[in-house]
Amino acid sequence: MTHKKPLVIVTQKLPEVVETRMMELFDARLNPDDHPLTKAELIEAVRHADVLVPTITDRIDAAILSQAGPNLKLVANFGTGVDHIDLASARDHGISVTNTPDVLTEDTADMTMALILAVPRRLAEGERLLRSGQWDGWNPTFMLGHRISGKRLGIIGMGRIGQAVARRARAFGMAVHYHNRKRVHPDIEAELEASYWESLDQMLARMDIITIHCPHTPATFHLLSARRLALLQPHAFLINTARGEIVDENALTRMLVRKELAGAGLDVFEHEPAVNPKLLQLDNVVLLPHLGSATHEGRLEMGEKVIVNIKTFIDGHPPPDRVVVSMF
Ligand code: 8YV
Repeated sequence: MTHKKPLVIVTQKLPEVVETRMMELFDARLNPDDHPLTKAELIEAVRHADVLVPTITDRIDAAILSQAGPNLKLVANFGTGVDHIDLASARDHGISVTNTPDVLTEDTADMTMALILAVPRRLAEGERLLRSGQWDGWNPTFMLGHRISGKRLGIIGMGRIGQAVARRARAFGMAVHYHNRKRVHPDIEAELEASYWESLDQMLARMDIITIHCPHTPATFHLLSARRLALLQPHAFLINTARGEIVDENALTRMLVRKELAGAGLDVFEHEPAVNPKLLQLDNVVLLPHLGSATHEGRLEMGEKVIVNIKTFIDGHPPPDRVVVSMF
């Protein structure tokens, strides 16, 4: 029996090895010049593809999915977060959705830890000062930051990444606290020596550093609203490597400008790639261009996951990383 290879349309340039393997296995339509797909191109893609491989920068909303052709049965996302895909609409159209969990957990936790260290210890500020030629020598009161060891870290979202951050934080001598929809297994709590807070509000009011690791869903949009941010103590720092939309960026910026908060480390923004211009003026923030999972190894493994998800799906089996399961 001869099978026509499935038409797999990939919206962005992926690592070469991944693209090569995709071309061997599928009728892969790639994006060699890596231009952002226009809405018209995206519609064209969903009309013809058997499988669409989008990334975070593509909005796969209800309007786009309503244009899907009869062949589109799988959206195999290159990334873990699927907040850019209208999952309900995918389900309604009988389209399955997969993602790439696990392989970016350690990298994202590393980047979070880097920010947890960088902001209180004024790493970026110091580097900027040195490069600007303004460093005129060491002195005992020069550029003092805050000690990490012994501080209370409040983790919002104790899933894979939250736990990986907790493990690192323990090694740095921090006290781990967390808020999650559900309390994690007692064995995990014991391993991480983590204290559970059922009330996010109460946890926020008592932490030295808060770090966000929950997904962005309608329920977590502006979870850190102006009201909740105001619960933080003025000496507290906020770290976000999850999604910008979880924090009211304008409210956060206002507080940082007024020094109602000690600082922030942000790898994600509410309207990426736009960043509130007032943040750019502040010395007590470290701003990164969504680098959380940006390692060579991670991108390769994400690509491998996408391929495995597509291949198992095409072969008629349930793909390993199902977010939306539709009958096919
Ligand atoms: C990825 C991410 O770079 O996987 C995620 O959810 O936020 C990022 O680390 C991005 O999603 C790729 O689509």
